[in-house]
Amino acid sequence: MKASKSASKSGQAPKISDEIGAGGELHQRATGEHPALTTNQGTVVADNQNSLRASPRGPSLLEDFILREKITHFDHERIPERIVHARGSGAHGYFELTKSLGGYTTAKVLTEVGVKTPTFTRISTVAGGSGSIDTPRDVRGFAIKFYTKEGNWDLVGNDIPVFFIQDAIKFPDLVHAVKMEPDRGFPQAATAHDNFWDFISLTPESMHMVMWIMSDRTIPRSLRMIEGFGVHSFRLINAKGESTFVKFHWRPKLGLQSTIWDEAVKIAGADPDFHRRDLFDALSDGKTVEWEFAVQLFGQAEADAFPFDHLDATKLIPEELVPLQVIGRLVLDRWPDNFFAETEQVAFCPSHVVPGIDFSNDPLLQGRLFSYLDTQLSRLGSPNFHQIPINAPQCPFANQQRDGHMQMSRPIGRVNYEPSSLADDSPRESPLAGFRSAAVHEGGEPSDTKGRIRAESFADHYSQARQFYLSQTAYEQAHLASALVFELSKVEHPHVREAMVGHLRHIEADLAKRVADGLGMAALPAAPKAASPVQDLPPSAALQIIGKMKATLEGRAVAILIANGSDGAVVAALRKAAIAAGATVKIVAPKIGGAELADGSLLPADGQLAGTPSVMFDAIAVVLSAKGAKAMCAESAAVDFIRDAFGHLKAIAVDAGGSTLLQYAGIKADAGVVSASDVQGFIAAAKLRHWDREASIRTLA
Ligand code: HDE
Repeated sequence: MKASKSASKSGQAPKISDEIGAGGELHQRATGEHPALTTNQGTVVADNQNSLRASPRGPSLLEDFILREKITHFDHERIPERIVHARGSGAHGYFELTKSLGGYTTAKVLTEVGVKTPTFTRISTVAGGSGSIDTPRDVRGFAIKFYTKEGNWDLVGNDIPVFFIQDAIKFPDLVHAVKMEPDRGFPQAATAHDNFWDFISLTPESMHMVMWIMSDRTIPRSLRMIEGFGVHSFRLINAKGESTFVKFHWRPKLGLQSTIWDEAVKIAGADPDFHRRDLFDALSDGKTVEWEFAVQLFGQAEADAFPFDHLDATKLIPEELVPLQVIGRLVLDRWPDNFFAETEQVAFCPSHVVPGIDFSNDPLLQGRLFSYLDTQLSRLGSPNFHQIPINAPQCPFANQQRDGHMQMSRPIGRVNYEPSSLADDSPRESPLAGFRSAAVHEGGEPSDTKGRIRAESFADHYSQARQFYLSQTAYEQAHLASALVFELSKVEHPHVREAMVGHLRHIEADLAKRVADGLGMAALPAAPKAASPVQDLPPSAALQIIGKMKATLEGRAVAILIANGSDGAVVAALRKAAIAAGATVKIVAPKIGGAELADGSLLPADGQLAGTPSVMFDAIAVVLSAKGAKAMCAESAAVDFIRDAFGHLKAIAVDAGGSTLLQYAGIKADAGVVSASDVQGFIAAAKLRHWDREASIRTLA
């Protein structure tokens, strides 16, 4: 072997101590800061590049325990991915209570104001596999593990406050229908296929959820800009044993923000990890991500007066009926050290609650209380999954459960049962501080006999769907109708399309007509019989996205497209103002090395034009010299850059060269297109999407 001074292919420059082997392979040596590489048994490894062979070109030897240990471990690296919610991103953080719920619950996490409870949060898509894209049209899971002083509390919710089905027994059917079709193995991470819409069209209870999933809520701009909901009614129990129903809500500090469909599709190609990278980048930059935590509290008498059944997970409680009370905040501040150890192995279970929090009789929740513990056993392979550091409570815990696969703890003593008299320090019951279920009478009326019965109070499947649709702005209604047209156009069976439009007639006549027109139906199909009359509920602005967007550049990204000859002063002024407004700013140029500005200086780029399309930004500026503009007009990536930004309703700042590109792309400037010299005008325009533009650029249903 000889010492090497040339750069290695790994990108890490070899040191003098590194050596090149007889076959030209690099050997990096354990000197200086680097510890010795060992096997899992601690045996120091001399050569990690070559297996043991009978001769340089002869057979490999079975006695090579180093090769076998390494390959065997590798062969078993994967664990089963989650059946649903397989694709997710997680982060550490804390929950801080700002208002005590002391009158309602004994749970310390909800009564000790100012205490910071450590958390781990995982946000996921539902339908796709773990390697699927981040931006399909899909619900987002929003799961938080609170490591409280009284045990782990898992609040395992979604970014939509209602669900597809009312009873847990339908969940396997729903998931089978939405996942890739079993004979062909596609589509991946998509609801736009026959099986899904066939099942949905035969499940009227899902119509409210259909309104939510066809809205832009399912194509969020960032995981930092979604809401979260516990979905089901839970119970809080106070010191007197009284219980109050509660719904949990998370509201993003950055406001709600979605993409539009064409943009989401293009992001999927440009950056399949768009949301994961966005969260990673924000936390790596030292930013925090924050949600307000709010509750809706109500008693049994109030619940009895609602025009729907709160135990039905296809219904929400409008904020106008039971106002939200903000009681705390969730802050994400640290990306995990290791994706597998933490984000993949974290095991959420809705059954993980602490004293003072209890369940309701929602039949969907009741089924979930069984399912999650069960799934962890096959996913993590052992009843000791609670010992994995990300799952372990951060408070003392002790019981007489013992042994099992991968037992990591070393219980001391001979007593592994209870009651016992042989050990002074074995764990025992705590009647006052321990978990107790709400003391509610479940006997019901004499007519309430045991059976497989769906409550009649669950029969209204359309009223809240109608309320949702009628609560949207005209832009949002058009997006929702267009999403239905898009999805149902992918359905091959005409009777499934017709069945869906039939349901829409109960939701809103105009919606049914728009979708039928979009699908090219000659006549409106018949509506199915509604199990319960449709009520006219008052519209609620809280159900919109646009109403909850914030005019801000906080958490948003701005691109400045430059080429050789661009005016550096204009670029600098735009960059400074956008950063001051809270945005991250990236310089995009034809070459990653940068562009030579008009004054001869070099401005390095953060992104190469072909690999950094405008879909990755919230607003763009195009600053080009006359020569640069000419070059960019001949570059389809540059034309797409400006055309897509316009098509996705984003603000655009242009100088004279930028205007040339704008005209070449066939764009007629509107209020969202401003002069690059009007820096403050650009910042104001960049904070919002320009909805008025949309009618001029695409046909919506
Ligand atoms: Fe889940 N769900 N679910 N779910 N769910 C799982 O648990 C299940 C439901 C939700 O980031 C699984 O560990 C049943 C509603 C989230 O790790 C599984 C029913 C809501 C996550 C499971 C539901 C959710 C899951 C798959 C109907 C919103 C990801 C792997 C009774 C309130 C958590 C796993 C994470 C994951 C079962 C319905 C949210 C199979 C049976 C409603 C956020 O146990």
